[in-house]
Amino acid sequence: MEYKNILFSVEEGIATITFNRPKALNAMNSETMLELKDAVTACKDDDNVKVVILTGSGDKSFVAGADIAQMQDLEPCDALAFMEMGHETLRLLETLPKPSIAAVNGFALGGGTEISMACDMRFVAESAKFGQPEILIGLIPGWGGTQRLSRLIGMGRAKELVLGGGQIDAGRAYEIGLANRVYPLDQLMEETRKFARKLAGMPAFGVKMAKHSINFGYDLSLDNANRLEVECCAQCFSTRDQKEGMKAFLEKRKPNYIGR
Ligand code: CO8
Repeated sequence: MEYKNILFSVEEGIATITFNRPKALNAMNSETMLELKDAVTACKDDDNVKVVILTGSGDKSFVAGADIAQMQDLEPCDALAFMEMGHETLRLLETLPKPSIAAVNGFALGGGTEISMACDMRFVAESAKFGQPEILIGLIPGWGGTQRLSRLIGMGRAKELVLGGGQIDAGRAYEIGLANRVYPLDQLMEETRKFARKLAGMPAFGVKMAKHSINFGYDLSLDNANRLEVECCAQCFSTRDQKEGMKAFLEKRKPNYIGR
């Protein structure tokens, strides 16, 4: 697929997806969502991709939400289709068997916060702003904001943001667990890539199982979730990387992982 609204590159096992509609502060129209879905699928299918970074072009915005100009006159059935496509894409991203990091370089509003929450981690610029301002334009979040936000920061804080429509800065986002790390804007990509390289060097099957266990155990009873963890951990013993990791530890040397 030819991309018009995103940039996509793979380097050193790290795929970078950059939202690139600077005139609209990288707002997501349906074309951009389709491109995102295609890029995420490519990351899933490509064994060379170990980690995915999502960011926005320019120094002002990650994603300023769904494209309001495109949404304005939607019929309910078209709005439903747009929302379903968003959910499908973000679930694909969330359940990608590889880690993803949102490098939030500015506004992450509405759909922008929602996309960042479908990533495993959020590394954010000091200038970043998060929020679910949909209520201010007569909507509610439609790409998982009412669900993922309360899971991440708790119901009371989620309700404050979703019902009140306010924005929070990077410091507050860090305080409430929405942001993992905060950096000056000019260091954001470098620091994000540094951590991505670290993840890319981990035993890939272990990373996949750890993510699977956290993602799919979350909504289970503790007994069932613990059982899931046991099974995921047991599967790691089928890999060459587990043997190598333990052998290297005992031989006091660096492990040489092959991703199997
Ligand atoms: N959609 C379309 N265009 C946008 C958007 C957007 N979400 N955000 C900014 N733009 C455009 C502006 O219209 C403007 O265009 P132009 O230069 O042609 O007038 C340009 O980007 C620059 O924006 P501003 O001049 O407003 O820049 P400021 O620095 O003054 O303000 C803000 C920046 C605060 C980010 C401001 O632009 C803003 O409030 N944007 C809207 C934020 C918002 O409400 N986002 C939520 C949208 S709803 C949503 O995400 C729902 C998701 C899932 C539902 C799907 C349902 C079908």
